This record gives sequence, structure tokens and C-alpha cells, in this order.
Amino acid sequence: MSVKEARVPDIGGFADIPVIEILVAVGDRVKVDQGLVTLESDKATMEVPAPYTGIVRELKVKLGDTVAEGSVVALIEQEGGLTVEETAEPEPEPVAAAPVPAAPAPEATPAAPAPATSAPAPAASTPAATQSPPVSFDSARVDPAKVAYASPAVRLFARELGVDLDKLAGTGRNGRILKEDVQRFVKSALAGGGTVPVVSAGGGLNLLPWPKVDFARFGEVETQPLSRIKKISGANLARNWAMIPHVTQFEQADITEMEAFRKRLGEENKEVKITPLVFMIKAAVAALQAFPTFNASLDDSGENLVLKKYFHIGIAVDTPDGLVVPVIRDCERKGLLQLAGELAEISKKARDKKLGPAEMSGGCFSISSLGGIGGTAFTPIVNAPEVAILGVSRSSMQPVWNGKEFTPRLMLPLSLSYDHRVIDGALAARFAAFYARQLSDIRRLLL
Ligand code: CAO
Repeated sequence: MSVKEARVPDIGGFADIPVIEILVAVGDRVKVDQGLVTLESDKATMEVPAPYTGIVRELKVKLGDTVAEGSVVALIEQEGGLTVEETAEPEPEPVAAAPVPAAPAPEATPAAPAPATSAPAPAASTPAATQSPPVSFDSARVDPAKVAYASPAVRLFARELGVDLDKLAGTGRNGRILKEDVQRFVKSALAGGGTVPVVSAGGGLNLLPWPKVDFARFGEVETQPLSRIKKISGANLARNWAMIPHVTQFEQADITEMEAFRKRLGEENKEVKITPLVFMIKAAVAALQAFPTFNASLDDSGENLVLKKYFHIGIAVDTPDGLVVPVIRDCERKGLLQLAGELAEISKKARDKKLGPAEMSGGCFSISSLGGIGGTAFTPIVNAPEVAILGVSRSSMQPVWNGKEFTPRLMLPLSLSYDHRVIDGALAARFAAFYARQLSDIRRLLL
């Protein structure tokens, strides 16, 4: 039996971390890995685990002391020669060498293999105390960035209730998770979800309560109820924004020739208004055919992609009561004039509040055009379960370099938002470039 030091492990380069709890007393028998003291950084609390099974002979820190990696927190009389590494599986795990966010301190030697048995300590700071052998720590357990921010008591409470603290947002100081947060989470779960939105493809969110403000305290106000459409679309937009990792790819299409053709077509067909949007729909079909990942949805498990062989395009329509997204079906089978007619029809129906639920379902990909209004770019929200949406802004004449000189070209700004779980940035850039090429040379739409 020998007395050995229990030291603060690699805590990601943090220094001057205060000790906020002493979890053991002198004379206590501790098991390997048992928490000795709790440290608290700005971002997390973490326990310093006992590297040995044994008896606590001396505590080297008290409440409020600050420590860093390597600080001795206790002296433990070792029993049975068990260290964290010695009790690990025979297969050596690469955790000791795994990178941690901050560079290890120069004196740390975590990657060195630990001796199989406790070697006699060559240099001891006190006659009885010996230096800890290198200990491999589970960085996920001690890395403050990876550990939920809660006291051990709250952790124990959550463990007893089977609550995963990673799913909670704390309302305590610096986002610390409190017992009340755990209680609120459990109540919400028992009530069937409550404020914890959950999607099948991912985890849940537990957000801070919405700020309650008495606006009238600051000046005159008027309260208007939200329309039914706004309430429904708002809930959908909030879920999609929160649950889908969005990225927006911006692109420009030279639509000079397309516009000239559209104008000619309009003069020849006075009975229906042909706006740039019908060309966007046709280009969308071509791009979805060339990039099937965009014409897909995650299934309920979130582990499979369902690729669709049909091309139903949703069109965001602005109505006095809010945004609706009717769907034009089988766009690959329809020509520009037919699409123009259907677009006019669904826009009118939307504004007259005559759209049925069937006309707003089954979409594969959506287009949100603000081109009739203005703007140079925006970040549309993916319309789940679709995986991408194209935002179209107002075209404008731009000087474009053709290799010899600047020429005036009509440029159309495109903003393609996509679900990054399904679509990689490179694929999105290719899709957007392909899409722009279709519009720049609409003969390609015939291919
Ligand atoms: N660049 C320049 N001009 C454009 C254009 C563009 N990208 N897109 C349309 N235009 C022009 C049209 O040619 C038309 O011009 P004329 O009146 O001179 O013929 C004018 O703008 C108005 O077009 P429109 O908006 O009536 O028709 P559309 O086919 O382009 O769009 C619809 C139809 C239903 C999509 C549209 O009316 C609408 O509701 N847009 C809003 C969608 C929306 O709110 N999206 C936001 C979602 S995110 O919150």
C-alpha cells in the first residue's frame, strides 16, 4: 500500500478553475473513478475522479481554491493497485491520445502507455506520496465543452429520473442546469412534449421560456390576434428553423435571353400572364432530375432518404392572412403555358382562401419568389419534410465581364437553402450552378 496523489486531469487547457464542492472527507474509502471534488468553469462543472480505489488520507484543496491541470487535490492510500487504466478493458483505447480542444500542457504525457502494474515511484514530493501514473481520462466526461453544466446533486437527481442532461438548457447562472430545469423537463415530457419539440429524425429541444414583457409599460400598444394561417405556418416555420441545420447557397443566373423570350411569349399569349416563375419551375424540375438528393425526404427514422420519382413543386404565395404553399403537381409533364395557367389559378385560390389541404401537400421542393417585390438575397426556410427551397429575388441589370468588356446583363439572384443533414455544400453549389445554367440558356430545359 502506498499513498498516491490524485491530480486534476486534462481539462482542456482551462486554468484557475475554482473548486465548488468537496465530495469526500479524509478517511473516506473511495472507488476508482469516484468524484473527489467538483470544479466549475464559466461553461461547465466537472468532477475530478479518483484514479485509485483506496482511502482518502489528505485533502489538498478546500472550497474556493483554484486549480488547473495537474493540481493535486487529494492523497489517497491505494488499495489493490487499481488505477483507471488498470481497470480498463484489455484492448487499449485510443482515448489517451484523442485530441482535446486545447493543446495539452507541455509536461502532460497522456499518450504514453501506462505500466501494467504500479511501478515503484522514482520521485516523490513527500516521503509517503508518489506521483500518479499517467491516467487515461474519458475526455467526453471531463471536457467542459462536452459535459452538461450541472452540479453533481442535480446530475444524481437527473440520473434517478432517467433524464439526459444533454437535452436540457439550464436557466441558472451561465446556463447552469438547476433541479427545477430537470423537474420542468420531466413535467413537460409527461404532458406529452409540451414545450419540448421533438422530431423523429433528431433529438428534442428544451428552450428557455419566452421573455414575458409588459410592452404597455414602454408606450402605447394595440393587440391584434394572429390569423389562423400565421399560427399554423408560424409553428411549422419555427420547427423547421430549429430542427433543420440550414445553409443557404447564393447564386446568380443570367436571364437576359430568358426574359427576351418570356416577353415574346407574353405578347403571343395574352390570355395568361407568363412571369419568370414558370421558367424557375421548369429549371427546378431539370435540376431535381439531375440531382435526385434534392428531390428527397428523410424517412421517419431519420436514417433513410426517400427519393421521389415525381416532381411536385410548392410555390410560396403571399396572402393578406399569411404565407401558404400550394403545390403544382407533375411539373415535368407540363409546358410553360400550362404552368402559367396553374400558377395563376393557385395564387388566386390562395388569396381567396379556397385552397384545400390536398392542394398544399405532396411537395418535393419549394420556390419562394420575392422577385415581384424586390431584394437582392434572402434565406428561405426549408419546408419540411422537403430538403431544399429556392428563394428568388428581383432581377436587375448588371455589368458583366465577358472576357473582353463589360456588357449589360439581366442577372437574377438565387438563394438556395438546404438541409445540411442530407445535402453537402459542394452538392448544393453544383445544384445552384446547374440551375443558373438552365435559366441562362433555356434551350437546356429541352435536354
Ligand atoms: N425579377 C424581376 N421581376 C420579377 C421577378 C423577378 N425575379 N419575378 C416576378 N417579377 C415581376 C413579374 O414579371 C411581374 O411583372 P409585371 O407585373 O410587370 O408583369 C411582377 O414582378 C409581379 O409578379 P407576381 O408576383 O405577380 O407573379 P410571380 O409569378 O412572380 O409570383 C407569386 C407569383 C404567387 C409567387 C407571388 O405573387 C407571391 O406571392 N410572392 C411572394 C412569395 C413569398 O411571400 N415568399 C416569401 C416566403 S418566406 O417568408
